[in-house]
Amino acid sequence: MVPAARVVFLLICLFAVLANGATRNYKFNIVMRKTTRLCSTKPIVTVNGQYPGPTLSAREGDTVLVKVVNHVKYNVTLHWHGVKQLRTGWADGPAYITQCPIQPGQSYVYNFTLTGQRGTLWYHAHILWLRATVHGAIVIKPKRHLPYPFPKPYKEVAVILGEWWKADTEAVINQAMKSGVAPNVSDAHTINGHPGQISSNCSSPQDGFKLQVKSGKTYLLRIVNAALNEDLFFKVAGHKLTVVEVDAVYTKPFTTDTVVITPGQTTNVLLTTDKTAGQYMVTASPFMDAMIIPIDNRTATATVHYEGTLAEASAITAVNVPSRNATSIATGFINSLRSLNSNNFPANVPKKIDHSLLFTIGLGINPCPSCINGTRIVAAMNNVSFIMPTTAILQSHFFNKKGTFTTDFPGNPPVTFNYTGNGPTNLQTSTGTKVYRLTYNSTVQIVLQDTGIIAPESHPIHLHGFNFFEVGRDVGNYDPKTSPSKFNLVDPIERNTIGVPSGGWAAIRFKADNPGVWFMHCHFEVHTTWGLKMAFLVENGNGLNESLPPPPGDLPKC
Ligand SMILES: *[C@@H]1O[C@H](CO)[C@@H](O)[C@H](O)[C@H]1NC(C)=O
Ligand SMILES: *[C@@H]1O[C@H](CO)[C@@H](O)[C@H](O)[C@H]1NC(C)=O
Ligand SMILES: *[C@@H]1O[C@H](CO)[C@@H](O)[C@H](O)[C@H]1NC(C)=O
Ligand SMILES: *[C@@H]1O[C@H](CO)[C@@H](O)[C@H](O)[C@H]1NC(C)=O
Ligand SMILES: *[C@@H]1O[C@H](CO)[C@@H](O)[C@H](O)[C@H]1NC(C)=O
Ligand SMILES: *[C@@H]1O[C@H](CO)[C@@H](O)[C@H](O)[C@H]1NC(C)=O
Ligand SMILES: *[C@@H]1O[C@H](CO)[C@@H](O)[C@H](O)[C@H]1NC(C)=O
Ligand SMILES: *[C@@H]1O[C@H](CO)[C@@H](O)[C@H](O)[C@H]1NC(C)=O
Ligand SMILES: *[C@@H]1O[C@H](CO)[C@@H](O)[C@H](O)[C@H]1NC(C)=O
Ligand SMILES: *[C@@H]1O[C@H](CO)[C@@H](O)[C@H](O)[C@H]1NC(C)=O
Ligand SMILES: *[C@@H]1O[C@H](CO)[C@@H](O)[C@H](O)[C@H]1NC(C)=O
Ligand SMILES: [Cu+2]
Repeated sequence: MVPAARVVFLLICLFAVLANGATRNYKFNIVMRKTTRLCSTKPIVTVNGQYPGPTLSAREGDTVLVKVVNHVKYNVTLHWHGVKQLRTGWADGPAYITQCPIQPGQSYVYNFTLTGQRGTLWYHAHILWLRATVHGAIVIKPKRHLPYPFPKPYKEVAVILGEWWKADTEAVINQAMKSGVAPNVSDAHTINGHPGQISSNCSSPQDGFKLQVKSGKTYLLRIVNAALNEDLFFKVAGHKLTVVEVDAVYTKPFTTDTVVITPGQTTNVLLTTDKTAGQYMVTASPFMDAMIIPIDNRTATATVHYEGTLAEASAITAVNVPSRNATSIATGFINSLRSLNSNNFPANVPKKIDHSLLFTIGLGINPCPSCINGTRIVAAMNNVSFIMPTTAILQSHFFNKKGTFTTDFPGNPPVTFNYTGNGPTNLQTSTGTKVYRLTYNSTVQIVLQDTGIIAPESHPIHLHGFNFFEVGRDVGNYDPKTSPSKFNLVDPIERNTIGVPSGGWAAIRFKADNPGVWFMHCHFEVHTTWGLKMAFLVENGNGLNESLPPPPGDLPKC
């Protein structure tokens, strides 16, 4: 290249880099849509009539404006799952935590910037059980002209895993809350909205999602677990998958047969089409090693279809589906995850901890005279079953209105017991709208300790407003004397949702450098409904740059 051409080329690159930070405008109409899937013709709540909803695409540094218009009879809010929302807590979306709902006929513009994140995230309704059908992928490309830290894929495909009920999901959870027992499990899992080859008259292999591929290429699958209540195994027959990113954070690449993904998590994998022809089954099947918990054990299927291959159902190479209690496969996958931790993408793990917290997570049983057994199943963190307020906590906090919440969420379990053992005889929980207060910039470690109350069970815990590092995990009870010696403070995985192992614990760390009110909850929707949730209140720091601005004018009112 001659020097002049080179200068022009560099100027173009410079311009392109400076031109980052475009504004992406979206309009999401929340509408009912009739559908015919799995023998049902029920109307479902959708974004723009689509299930799954449209993909929201942007680049790192872009500002996203989504005008959400509510045309349905339900109150609605949307959450941008994993978007850090730096000083834009008003756009985070969990109902009654950061905003009042968008009521029927109303609209609200979510306004946020994608700062320091690239990869796959997703959006979903954050009220009632509407996220069952109101969800879609968020694809954040790197800034213009910045490459991926892995070979450029030939094509990129969103793969959204979900759960499908024949009945109206609001009727399912309402019935459960009335009776006090667990809600009905789903009738199918789905891959991009389709159950695939399930033993039912209403679908055949051809009904499933089909990924058409060319031989000898690399495809990037952007996998999202949008299921309400189930961890999932994901496999492609005859092919290995290379994990390169989770929750919009690059990982050290590693190769696996099986991906394990909890509700709320996203995983990007490279699929190399190293066969010459054929059809290969893709499966999403449940992982739940607490055998007494009822689950939907049906496997959703899709196909990877090589170009030029005849579509005969009989010729699909099958998957060896893991059993629901294949704990060793799940543990092997989770233990392989590491942050990339490169110069460009360092793992800034907090080393000095200001708040060292221990939160028990699990179930409980409270009295309920009108319920079937006179009791209802509940769930709690540190024995507090969270009560939803009737006005948003962030608004009350910002305008200094008293009475909505208290700041006495306990930093440790109120009673010490053998958490993973038989547990206390009194299974009752306390109730309240309690938050834990943090000063700006303080560093936090939370040990999330599963309890064996009713049953030990894995819990996908999601934190809003931050990514965290998962510095340690194990089965049994966390031991403050011996457990920290095994922590990984060098290249632990960084993410926004963590699967706490059944009958075990996980330790996470983050720096509270985002002022606002940030929800933390189980991403099994049934557990959230039962009260397994709390919030952190992060105070403002110094000056405007470390403070939460006032709310936008169209913020919905209660
Ligand atoms: C979005 O928020 C930014 C401040 O963060 C503000 O400057 C801009 O006007 C907002 N845009 C809209 C359409 O509300
Ligand atoms: C839940 O399942 C039971 C038993 O199959 C059934 O009778 C009930 O109608 C279901 N509830 C809903 C809301 O579909
Ligand atoms: C499928 O449909 C046929 C004809 O309607 C019926 O005889 C059969 O019992 C159905 N099978 C299942 C599994 O529902
Ligand atoms: C799935 O669950 C149903 C009902 O709980 C049970 O009858 C069936 O045997 C289970 N199938 C498998 C493969 O575990
Ligand atoms: C899974 O559960 C089945 C049925 O309870 C049991 O036979 C099997 O040993 C279990 N497998 C593992 C890996 O625990
Ligand atoms: C509650 O009631 C259901 C349905 O009658 C029953 O199956 C279950 O065993 C009861 N659970 C408890 C804890 O009493
Ligand atoms: C806790 O309970 C488990 C299961 O019963 C038991 O194996 C373990 O020894 C107990 N731990 C302590 C410290 O008592
Ligand atoms: C939880 O709180 C309830 C109500 O205050 C109390 O009865 C129970 O003993 C507590 N349990 C634990 C494990 O802290
Ligand atoms: C927070 O941390 C940043 C960067 O480390 C620092 O510049 C800032 O002064 C700190 N603010 C407060 C209130 O501690
Ligand atoms: C806030 O940040 C901007 C850009 O990072 C900087 O130019 C400005 O001086 C900061 N303002 C204050 C009050 O710190
Ligand atoms: C919708 O939200 C408003 C504000 O919180 C509330 O007053 C109203 O009862 C809600 N509507 C329904 C149907 O829940
Ligand atoms: Cu849970």
